[in-house]
Amino acid sequence: MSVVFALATPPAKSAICVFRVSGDGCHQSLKKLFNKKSFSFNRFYVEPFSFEGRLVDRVGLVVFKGPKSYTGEDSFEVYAHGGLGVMSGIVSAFKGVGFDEAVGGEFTKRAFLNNKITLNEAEAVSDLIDSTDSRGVVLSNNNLFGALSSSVVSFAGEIDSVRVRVEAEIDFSDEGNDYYDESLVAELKGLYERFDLFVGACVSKKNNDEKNNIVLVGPVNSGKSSVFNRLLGYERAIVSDVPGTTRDMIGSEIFYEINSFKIFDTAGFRETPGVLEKKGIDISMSEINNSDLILGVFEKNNMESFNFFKDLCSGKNYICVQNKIDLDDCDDIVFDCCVSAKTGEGFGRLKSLIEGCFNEGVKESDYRFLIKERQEKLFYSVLSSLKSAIEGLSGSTDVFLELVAEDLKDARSCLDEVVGIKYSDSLLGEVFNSFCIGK
Ligand SMILES: Nc1nc2c(ncn2[C@@H]2O[C@H](COP(=O)(O)OP(=O)(O)OP(=O)(O)O)[C@@H](O)[C@H]2O)c(=O)[nH]1
Ligand SMILES: [Mg+2]
Repeated sequence: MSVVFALATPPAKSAICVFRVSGDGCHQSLKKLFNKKSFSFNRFYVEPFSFEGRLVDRVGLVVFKGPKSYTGEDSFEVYAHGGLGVMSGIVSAFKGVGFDEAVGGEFTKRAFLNNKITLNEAEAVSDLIDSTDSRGVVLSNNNLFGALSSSVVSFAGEIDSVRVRVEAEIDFSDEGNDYYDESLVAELKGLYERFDLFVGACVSKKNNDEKNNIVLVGPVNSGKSSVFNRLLGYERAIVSDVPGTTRDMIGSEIFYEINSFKIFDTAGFRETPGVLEKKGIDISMSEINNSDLILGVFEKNNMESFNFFKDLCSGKNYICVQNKIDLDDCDDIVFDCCVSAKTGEGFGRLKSLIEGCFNEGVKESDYRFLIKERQEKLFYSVLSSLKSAIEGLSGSTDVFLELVAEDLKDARSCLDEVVGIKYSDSLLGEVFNSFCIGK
């Protein structure tokens, strides 16, 4: 494979930047970039990096010998000052010695093709990078560092051993050997149940990502944008005393200790005598339906909106917040939490109420593995093939047994696809195209 390089850190001014280079033959080019004849592997050097007589930077360098490298190929990494001029100097030098620019995910794809990792582990690399909280990290790591692959391989082995018995029954039953009996059915049922439990311990990336959406709703001018800014810790939304200031939904992310949330500020609904403004209600409804937690923000005298809000949110996860307690007394009988976005009073309690809402939902221990939708679909196909095999075994004639063997083969083949023993080029494209450059 050709020698490729990529900037593994963001292309922006920073303390340091890291470049990766991989491909057989890349070590030969080191002498064109460094004034040194040879390098030991896995050692950290600090050396001047120059190209065509021009010094680019004094950089850190580690040289890896394949297969003991991330990609399994000969490779090296350069740690330079994170200036844009330095980065472009290094890029020119790499191009000058004939290296190609890597595409997104190319290093991990090479690691997969060189049998350093399985396909599901490669997918877990991007999940780990996308993780914004400790739960995502733990679940991705269980997949990335082999626990999921070894479960899959062990299930595949069990399916094979059942299939061997079924095929032996088909091939040799008329010679008097009995390979099929009740114990085979029991074995298959046990396997199905254990696989079902295993699938239950997996959460798909889609479901995991869709958690933790918080939306702020309430009447105009109640201080939603001020509460939003206070929760974020900076002035993200415009605040003013003109009712109706926020027109469009504004979103941002917040991190509290181990959790992260997506939080949205919305346009307030208007209280006109007796009725709440129709358009505001429509907007709030769709936002409410799309969120995992609704924060209703009110002033003490917003009782009509408050009652309306409670009806709107019935059956959903919500917190009623009284804002502006620097102006009014706190009514902690009616409201779950009292705050002042102006002074910051009450925000400690509001944050712990928010965290409590999510921690009550899915506990870290409920799931062990974060998986992609692709893997989830394959796992469900395995379950359905195993189920069909169990049903087929009750027939026990050769015709039925052949179908059972076929079902078991299908189940096994899906597991092969999970770890990437079987794959198509288009699948590799789908898996790796979503990766960042340099990974
Ligand atoms: N005294 C006091 N004033 C506040 C507090 N929170 C917000 N305000 C003021 O209330 C007014 C409205 O605040 P916003 O945050 O813009 O309210 P909003 O609910 O986002 O308003 P709309 O976007 O118009 O629906 C502004 O003048 C804020 O300075 C608070 O806790 N105490
Ligand atoms: Mg606002």
